[in-house]
Amino acid sequence: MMPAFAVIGGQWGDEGKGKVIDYLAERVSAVVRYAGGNNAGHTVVNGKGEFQLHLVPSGICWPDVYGIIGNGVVVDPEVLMGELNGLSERGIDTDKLCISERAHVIMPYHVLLDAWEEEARGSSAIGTTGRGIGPTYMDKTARMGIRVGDLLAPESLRPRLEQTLAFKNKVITAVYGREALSSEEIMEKSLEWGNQLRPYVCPTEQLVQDLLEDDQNILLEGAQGTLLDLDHGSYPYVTSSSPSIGGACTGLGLNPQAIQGVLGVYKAYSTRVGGGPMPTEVFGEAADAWREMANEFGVTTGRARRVGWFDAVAGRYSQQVNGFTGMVLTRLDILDGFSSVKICVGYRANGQEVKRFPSDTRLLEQCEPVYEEMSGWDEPTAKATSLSQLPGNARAYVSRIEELVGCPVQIISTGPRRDETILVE
Ligand code: 2SA
Ligand code: GDP
Ligand code: MG
Repeated sequence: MMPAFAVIGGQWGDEGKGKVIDYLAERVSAVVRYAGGNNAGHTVVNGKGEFQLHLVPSGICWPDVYGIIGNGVVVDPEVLMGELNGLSERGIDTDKLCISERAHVIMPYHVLLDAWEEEARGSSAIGTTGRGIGPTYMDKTARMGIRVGDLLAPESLRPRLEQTLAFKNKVITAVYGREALSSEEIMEKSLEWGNQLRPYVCPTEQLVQDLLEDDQNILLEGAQGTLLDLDHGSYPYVTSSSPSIGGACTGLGLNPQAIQGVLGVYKAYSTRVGGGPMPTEVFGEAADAWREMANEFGVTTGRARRVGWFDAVAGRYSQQVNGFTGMVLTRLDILDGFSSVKICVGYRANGQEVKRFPSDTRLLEQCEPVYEEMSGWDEPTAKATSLSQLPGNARAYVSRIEELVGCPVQIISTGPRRDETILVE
């Protein structure tokens, strides 16, 4: 059986997974999303243009590669159709897109509830993307979700939707004091979505299994990042799915023995968007200048991303959670011209050393970073395509990160474009 390779965010998302997937996808038969939904914003830049993808897998620019949306993904049909139409208008072939009939649908009430729940959390709001992700996964686990397959079967959808909506409307009116939603309107929309999605719906679990049995390679495309994992991230400031490697097995029906490599994608510094602790965060004018220069704004919401130094304590923890077999270090070029660069090599809280990334989010909030400072580099790394083109100090920085995180750097990204990449032999 040929292998599956995973590409997973090692930090808080936006590490450049989209770029890495587009770069690697030439060598595979399928790129598969297994978790998250259209909260994700994955950027791909190549000869065909710049694409910001939310649900469509990032291998879409390779016409022979299947794009598979697995059962673990939550899908807003309107966003997906908009994305597919936009791609077709730009001459990108979307015929090889397949959606699992088991994937859950983000319904209009999920988007509303996401906003109202956030409002109710007040100053401890999570800072969600507002795309209905949490409420959809809640309904999935509460066993009152609507799945893509349901949209194709009106006779079973109607009673299911009516029952769910009766319950939701109680919450909407009694808890949030808002007007009840009409099941007729939602039913109509659902049938329209079913007709639009029908050509793409298939048993993706079988397709993935068949491809592997047929000796084809596949890429598993992670969304968000390990530190946003529902179980392993800084709970409750997390997303509602499992971006880490375990999510790939449940989110696709994948035999774990098919996974031959797990690539951890790390940015050469840290960013986080939304609430929650980030020990190496930089504040004030320095942060504003960094964000502007690096263009660190959300691909889905446009929100300003928080920026800070590379956190090797968190990085090592992600490596352990996923068993990364290799590291991809992205955005090294952004640090070009910094007089010095810092790496967080430990935490201290309440006068004591904190050795591991803590599960207690309150403790993580109190953690002060212990930094190691290294000299920066004046000569650019931007656009470099071989290790020998990197200045010595940049190479030393990469080696130190590699050592602290504990897995070999296999790819270094030096720009957003497909070819601005160093494959480390
Ligand atoms: P949600 O909407 O329930 O998943 O939000 C919960 C937390 O997860 C974070 N989250 C993200 N973090 C980084 N990037 C994401 N995608 C977009 C991007 C973000 C954007 O590519 O830039 O545009 O704002 C993403 N999606 C979810 C979120 O910020 C919450 O902290
Ligand atoms: P993802 O969610 O992990 O796919 O990452 P995003 O697309 O949200 O954010 C990464 C941003 O960095 C995008 O604008 C990419 O085009 C860009 N990018 C990716 N790799 C590099 C790189 O090595 N250097 C630079 N300068 N930009 C990069
Ligand atoms: Mg992103």
